[in-house]
Amino acid sequence: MIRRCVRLTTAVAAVLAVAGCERKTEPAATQAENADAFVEQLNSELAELSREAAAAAYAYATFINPDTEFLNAKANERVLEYFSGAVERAKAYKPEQLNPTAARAIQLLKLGVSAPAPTDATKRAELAALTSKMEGMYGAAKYCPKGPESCKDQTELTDILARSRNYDELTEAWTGWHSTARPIRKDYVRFVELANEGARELGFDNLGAMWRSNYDMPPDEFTKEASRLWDQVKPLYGSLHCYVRGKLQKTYGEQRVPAGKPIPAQLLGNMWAQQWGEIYPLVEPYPGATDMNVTAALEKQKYDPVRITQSAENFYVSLGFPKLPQTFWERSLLAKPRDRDVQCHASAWHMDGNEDVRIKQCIEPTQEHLMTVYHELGHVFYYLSYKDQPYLFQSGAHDGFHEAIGDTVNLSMTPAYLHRIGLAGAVKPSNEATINQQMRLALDKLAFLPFGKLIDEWRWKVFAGEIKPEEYNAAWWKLRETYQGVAAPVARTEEDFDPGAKYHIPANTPYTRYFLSYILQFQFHRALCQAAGFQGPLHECSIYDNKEAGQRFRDMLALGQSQPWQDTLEKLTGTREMDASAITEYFAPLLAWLEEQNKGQSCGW
Ligand code: X8Z
Ligand code: ZN
Repeated sequence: MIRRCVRLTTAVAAVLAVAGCERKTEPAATQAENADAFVEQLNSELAELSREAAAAAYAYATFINPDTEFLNAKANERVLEYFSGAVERAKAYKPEQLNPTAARAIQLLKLGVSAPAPTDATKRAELAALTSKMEGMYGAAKYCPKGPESCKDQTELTDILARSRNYDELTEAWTGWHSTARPIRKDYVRFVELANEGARELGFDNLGAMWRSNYDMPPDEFTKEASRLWDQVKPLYGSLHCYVRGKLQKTYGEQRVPAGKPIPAQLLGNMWAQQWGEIYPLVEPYPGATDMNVTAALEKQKYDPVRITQSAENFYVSLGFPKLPQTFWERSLLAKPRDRDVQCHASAWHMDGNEDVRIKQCIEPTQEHLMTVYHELGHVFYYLSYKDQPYLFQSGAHDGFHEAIGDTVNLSMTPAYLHRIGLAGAVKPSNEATINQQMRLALDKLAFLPFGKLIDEWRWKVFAGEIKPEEYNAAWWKLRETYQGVAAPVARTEEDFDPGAKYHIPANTPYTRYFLSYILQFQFHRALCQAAGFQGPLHECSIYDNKEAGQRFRDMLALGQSQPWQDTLEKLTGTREMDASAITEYFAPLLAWLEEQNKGQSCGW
């Protein structure tokens, strides 16, 4: 491996150069001092470099074309080179001789990129170009069954999945979108080779092991932890699956939705069958008992993307968060442009480690988009809360925390809250209304759990070489069937690359974070409701406008990743463990109801 010496003139940099290249046996006290200076240097260099990378990435994501693809790849390449060099220099410091803060910062440095490059410059350039290319392919993908005039992009195809109840139309939209991922397969195979090589150079078994090392516990322990959580929530999912399959049989017939078998994946209202809220009308427990059509209210009141975003901002401000900076409004992309390809998958951006925060989302006036905007602002307020931390601690306590903030707020968007902001009628409390409401939420929150788990199950095995390229698609469907109990709509082959039809695969974003978030957010919600002094069932609690809850929330966010997540979790919830007791408590009424409904049914697949 190449050893790189940094030649700089400042005092700090001199320490850095010395520590990285020459002295190996200095006394512990000097080591610690040098390490502090080294970490300080890292933090400022990383902040500077990532600013450039963020600018290139944002320009690319909001205007996909060959030039931005190239510039994004180049900026990434520089970041990857910096990381390789910095990690190499960091080897001069022995963790046991450092103070805990420096040791943690150096540990986090090693985990700082989601796909580390090999030190070989050619391979690094290849990796950077590949990741940039795959992301663009996904963002610009279109299904064109009958020439250029017939093209449909992801937004149009996912709309069909959400709204159509025509089996053949659903199947075509599903198949069409999935066909766009075929060309990504070859690049993904090479990507896995290169990123694994990078991870191995850093001392990890493979890239999956590296991802699993970012949870303040040994990677193998984390694997067990994730399985333990899945075992806790699996029965909840099983009940929902059973009930929904029964309802879909009524809509599409038992031939198409056979008893005791996985559900065809195109019938669940979502391209990936990951959240099922769109089929609520097909499965509504008590038709007419609730009038909660938020989408209709948004349309009727002519909510535009800015107003939707302001509504989310208001929620956070009601908790005591600051208003969003003016630049947020000037620089965010809130609506889909007509004249260029953009990455429509919603995301939140921390551009400069300071107050330049943005979101990018092709917002439409629907309930699902409304919830997603609140989700994205959760990321944004996390960024703003930890902006005074050093760069290496500017992250979620773990990545599941980052995903859980906005979703915790989503849980407070109760019928009473929606009524208060004028998006729903007055709530007439009844058991039927509660069950309807819980069903609507369960279609998102419980339905998501197996999907959240299986994506990285697939990737962990791919990175470990347990799933070979010639088995990519078959292994994918085996997991989807086992975990989710869904089946491919039409026969698949290894020409297909169905994992690549999901954003986070070509964009190489780890996914277990969402699985963790879907459990954690209920723990956060319960703790914040307690802080707010709320008494009553969890699903009726909203922390909107509650300053005590807001204070507790903000205190947690301000810590970023500066300490092990267990400490941070304990501070908010009193426990050091993620666990499913809160989600089970939250859905208690629905779970009891489902048990009744499913009596006599042969559940499972
Ligand atoms: O990717 C997202 C967010 C951006 S962090 C919109 N989510 C996952 C997905 O869409 O697959 C939120 C739920 C899960
Ligand atoms: Zn997110």
